[in-house]
Amino acid sequence: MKITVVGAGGMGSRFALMLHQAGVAVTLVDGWQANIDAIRQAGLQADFNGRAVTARLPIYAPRELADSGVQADLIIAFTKSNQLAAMFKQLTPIIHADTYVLCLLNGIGHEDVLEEFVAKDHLLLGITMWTAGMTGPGHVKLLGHGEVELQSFAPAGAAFADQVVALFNQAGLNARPSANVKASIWRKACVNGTLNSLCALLDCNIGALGQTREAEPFLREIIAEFGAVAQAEGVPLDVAEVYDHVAATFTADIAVHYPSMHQDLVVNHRLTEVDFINGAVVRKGQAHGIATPYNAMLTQLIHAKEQLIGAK
Ligand code: NAD
Ligand code: AOT
Repeated sequence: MKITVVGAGGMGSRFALMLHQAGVAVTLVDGWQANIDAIRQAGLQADFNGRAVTARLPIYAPRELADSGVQADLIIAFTKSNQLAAMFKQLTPIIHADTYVLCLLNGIGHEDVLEEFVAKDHLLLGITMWTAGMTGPGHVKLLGHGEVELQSFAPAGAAFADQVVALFNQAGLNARPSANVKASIWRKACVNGTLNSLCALLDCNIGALGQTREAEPFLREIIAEFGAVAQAEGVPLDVAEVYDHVAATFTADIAVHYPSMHQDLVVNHRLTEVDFINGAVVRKGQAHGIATPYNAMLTQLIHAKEQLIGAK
């Protein structure tokens, strides 16, 4: 299977590197020129659980795709949510009727964007509990363990989804089929709607957040709002189980992780994905007449901090 990873940031690099190490032909596409230049010059350089690893991978800017000869059986999307539509508009040279697209981005509603570019029976959706961070152009830090859950958006894609799960497992990505990917996505969005926004606002990692007395009531209120809106969307969430799932990160090896929203806003002064996480719950809550004051406040605070920092 030929794979193109679109978005060679932290997560795209992790998946590309682990698949490459398993012998899969992987190509990268990225929109950040400094990153492209660094990977072309010195390869993708990773601190992979404390070991320095370099992978020579082909990488293209979207504008170079038309003449690249790149062929992809599967495109794995790993841009940020706010980059997804603009990036996919530029992928027409490599998306054909038989190309599958897998979206593992955090956040809610990416299928609405991707349906414009790929047929439902060639769209795979999922979530991942792996983490990653960029330390500079062409450099990533990859620590700890994770997992992947995925499912084809329409039943006709199920056999291909099984192939992807098998390939990911050969690469050590710890994948399994999801029986209800919408529920998996909402459950993961609860992880990000609590940890990402709170750690970005409080400037702390997951473990430090978990040490505060406020962590539990914050998590319970935020997750209750996610649960009410998900229910109205036809996705039942067990909010007590989801709380335990999120709170388990406070004492796991992932506790040292600074969530990607912290990396974006605090470290790199970039705009965040909040409108696709807490902001999505607020918008969908409004449509259903459900009040979401915690998520509304978090979205507003993140946007205010983006402005104060001059995030771009
Ligand atoms: P990322 O920000 O590292 O990379 C996304 C894109 O932004 C890439 O194209 C990258 O080249 C570009 N980029 C990165 N830094 C830049 C900079 N300083 N200037 C200009 N462009 C830059 O994104 P990510 O953390 O890999 O996240 C991708 C998706 O995966 C998101 O939806 C995220 O929420 C999700 N996710 C992230 C993690 C994590 O631990 N990072 C874990 C699970 C899911
Ligand atoms: C995370 N982190 O999803 C992953 O940083 O965006 C992120 C992210 C798994 C468990 C806890 C946090």
